Amino acid sequence: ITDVVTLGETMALMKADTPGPLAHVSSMSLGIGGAESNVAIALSRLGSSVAWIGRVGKDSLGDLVLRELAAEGVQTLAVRDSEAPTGLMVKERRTPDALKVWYYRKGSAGSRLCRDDVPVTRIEQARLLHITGITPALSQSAGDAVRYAMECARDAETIVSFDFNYRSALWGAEEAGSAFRRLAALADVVFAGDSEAELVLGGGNKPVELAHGLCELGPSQAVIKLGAAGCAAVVKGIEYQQEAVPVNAVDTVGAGDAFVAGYLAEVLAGESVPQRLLTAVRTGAFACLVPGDWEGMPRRSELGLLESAEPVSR
Ligand code: KDG
Repeated sequence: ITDVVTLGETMALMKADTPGPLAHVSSMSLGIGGAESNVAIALSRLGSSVAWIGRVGKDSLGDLVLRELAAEGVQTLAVRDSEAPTGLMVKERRTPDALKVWYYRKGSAGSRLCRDDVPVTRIEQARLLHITGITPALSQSAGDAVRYAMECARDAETIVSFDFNYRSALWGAEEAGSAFRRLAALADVVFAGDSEAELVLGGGNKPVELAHGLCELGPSQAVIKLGAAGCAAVVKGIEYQQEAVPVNAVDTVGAGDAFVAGYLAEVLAGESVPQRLLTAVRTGAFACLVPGDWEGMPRRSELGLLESAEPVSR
């Protein structure tokens, strides 16, 4: 039994060690990345018990994914798929400030996730299920698994968290918008960037209006992530705002996941909405400081570090 269950695709991640076109980069670092496992790792570092569900290939990169998650204290309930490889994501640093992500994941093991992979009892026993809008973009069967997992959670009164996480490389705006609308209706807590919320609600709304609009679909908590501008939220009809913690970002990929984990960790801890949002902007800021998707995520004892006046702690 774990506090949190999440499911999705985790890929091997190759990132260029230096800026420039990949054709001229001489070395790459190998790691892992996946929105749901990024959240799982961050939650684990913040003190929650977490299980991740997904498929990886019966290959060395699959070993890497499972080994890294285990090393971070995340329980894995993974299917080793002998018929498809572990997906791959490549990060090109075209200029020191401009990242380009390339996916090699069509037909990957992770995209073959299906309803039979969903551990119903584990979801029923958990306090929270976390889903992202990446998984339904991977395949029909993965979309089916997501929906089934959310329905099981709802029946068992497990809190359902849903982060839109629109990936334009995987599907079109219209298709994503209508899927997000359906899935948001099954969630208790939703997270979206402002442009992601607009896929469902249309343009011309202020962030807090977007949060109200998402709550009208069903959830009692909607949080609009605004990056360097912080966030806006509506919880049980009440509006909240929180500024970001200013940082010099080196890699913002994964910051949204860290933000979500910060918020959810405080939901699980029974904290107030302002405290949830404060932890969320802090964890989001930490993720921006390190070139990996999740490596920079903080432990609880480190949360105040970015606002600390002490350059050295002993
Ligand atoms: O949110 C960060 C993710 O985008 C990254 O870790 C990889 O899951 C991923 C994706 O599909 O882009």
